[in-house]
Amino acid sequence: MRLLPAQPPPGPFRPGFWRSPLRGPWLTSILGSLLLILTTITAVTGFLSHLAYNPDLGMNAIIDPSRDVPLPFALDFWPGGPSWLYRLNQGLHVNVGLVAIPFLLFKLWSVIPRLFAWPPAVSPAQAIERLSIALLVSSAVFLFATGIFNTSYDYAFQFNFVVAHYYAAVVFSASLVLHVAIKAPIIRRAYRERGVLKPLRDDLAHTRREPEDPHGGLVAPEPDEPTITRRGVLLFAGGGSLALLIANVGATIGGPLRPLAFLQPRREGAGGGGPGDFPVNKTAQSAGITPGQVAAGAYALDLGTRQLSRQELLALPQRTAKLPIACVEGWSSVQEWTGVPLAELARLAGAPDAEQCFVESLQERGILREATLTRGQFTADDALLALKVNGEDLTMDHGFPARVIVPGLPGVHNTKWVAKLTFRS
Ligand SMILES: Nc1nc2c(c(=O)[nH]1)N[C@H]1C(S)=C(S)[C@@H](COP(=O)(O)O)O[C@H]1N2
Ligand SMILES: [Mo]
Repeated sequence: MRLLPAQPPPGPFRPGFWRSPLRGPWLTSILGSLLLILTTITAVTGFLSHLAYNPDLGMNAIIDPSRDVPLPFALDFWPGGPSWLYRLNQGLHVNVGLVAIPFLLFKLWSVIPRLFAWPPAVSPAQAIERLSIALLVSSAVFLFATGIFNTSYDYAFQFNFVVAHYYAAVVFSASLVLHVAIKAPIIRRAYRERGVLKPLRDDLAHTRREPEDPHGGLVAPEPDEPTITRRGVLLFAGGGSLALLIANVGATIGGPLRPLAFLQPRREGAGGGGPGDFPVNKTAQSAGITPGQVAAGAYALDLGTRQLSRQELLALPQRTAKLPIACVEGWSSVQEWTGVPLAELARLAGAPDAEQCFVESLQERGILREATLTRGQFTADDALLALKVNGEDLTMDHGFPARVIVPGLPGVHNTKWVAKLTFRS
C-alpha cells in the first residue's frame, strides 16, 4: 500500500527546483563545522551562566519555586570572584551567540532542499533522524530568537525566559550531539575528497558544483551558473557576523565601542555624566520604590537580630572595590563601589559561619526582588553591601540606600534597595 505518490508534488519538492551550484556536502560541512565551534562556546557558557545563576538555590530563580532544596553541585559551584568571571562568561555567551547567527542562516540555506525531500522518509530510522533535525532546527531558532529578545529588552516577554531558554538549550544540545554523530561520516568524506579549505581557493570561473553525493539531495541536478564563490559565501556570512559583533560588543567591554552598540538599548548617558551615569535596567520608579521608604528616618537594614540605619552602616569600616555589574543580557559596566563587606554584616548578625545569605529588597513585586548568595560568594573580600558608587551616595536608580555587589556574579544577584539580609546555615 502506497501512502504517498512516488512522483514529488511540483515546486520545491522537485530536485530541479534548487539550482545553486554551491550547495553540496563540502559547503554544508564547512558551514556546519564553523557553526559547531560557535554554538559549542555559546552552549557551554550558557550552561555555566545557568550554574552561576544557581536557580535551585532559594529564590534565585524560578525553575521550580516549590523546590527550595539546593542541588549539592549547583550549591557552591560559582565562586565569588575573580570579578571579571561572569562578565567574561556572559560576554562570550551573548557575543558569540550573535556571531553564530549568519552562519546558522547560511547553513540552513545550504540544506534547504532536504526540507522538501520526497518521499519525506524512506525508513523508520530516517524518519526518526529527520525528527531529531526538526528538534535541532526549531530549538536553535527558539534559542536565538529568545536570546536576542532578552538582550534587547530585558525580561519583556512574560513567559519565563530562564526556564524556556534553559530547556530549549537541553533539547538543542542533545539533538546537536546526535546530528554531529550521524553526519560525521559525510563530513569526513567531504573533507577527505575535497580538502578542508581547498575549495576556498576557487575563483568564480572554477566554482563548479560538487560531485554527486551518494547521500543525495544537496547537489543541484540542473545547476545555474555561479554568481559568487564559496569563499564569497563564507566572507558574506563572516561580514554579517562582524557587523553584529560591532553592534553589540561595546556594551560588554565598554570604552569607545559602547556608543556603537545599538543592538543593546543604550541606557548610558541618561545621568548626564555624573557618578551614577551607567546603565540602569530597572529604575527605582518602575520598581515602586518611593522616596518615603528610603528617607533617613524610615530606612533601616534588617539583619534579623538587629537593625542598622544608613548612618550606622556608614560608620562601620568601609571597603572600596572596582567591580563590574555584568547582566545576563550581555552588557556590563565597571564602577568603583564603597560599602560594608557582607562578611562583616554576617558577624554583626551573629552568624559568622552562615552558609547562605538571603537578600530581600524593599521592592515588593517581581522575581528579582530577592536572591540567595552562597558562602563562597558573600565571604569574598570584595563582596559588599554598597552605599556609594564612584565616591558619591548611590542614586535611587542604582539602589539607594544600599545594594549588594559581589565580584564575579551575574548582575541579577546584585540586589538593589536592600531591606533585609538573613544569614542562615
Ligand atoms: N531589587 C532589584 N535589584 C536588582 C534588579 C531588580 O530588578 N530589582 N535588577 C538586577 C539586574 S537584572 C541587574 S543586571 C543589576 C543591575 O541592574 P540595573 O541596571 O537595573 O542597576 O541589578 C540587579 N538588581
Ligand atoms: Mo540583569
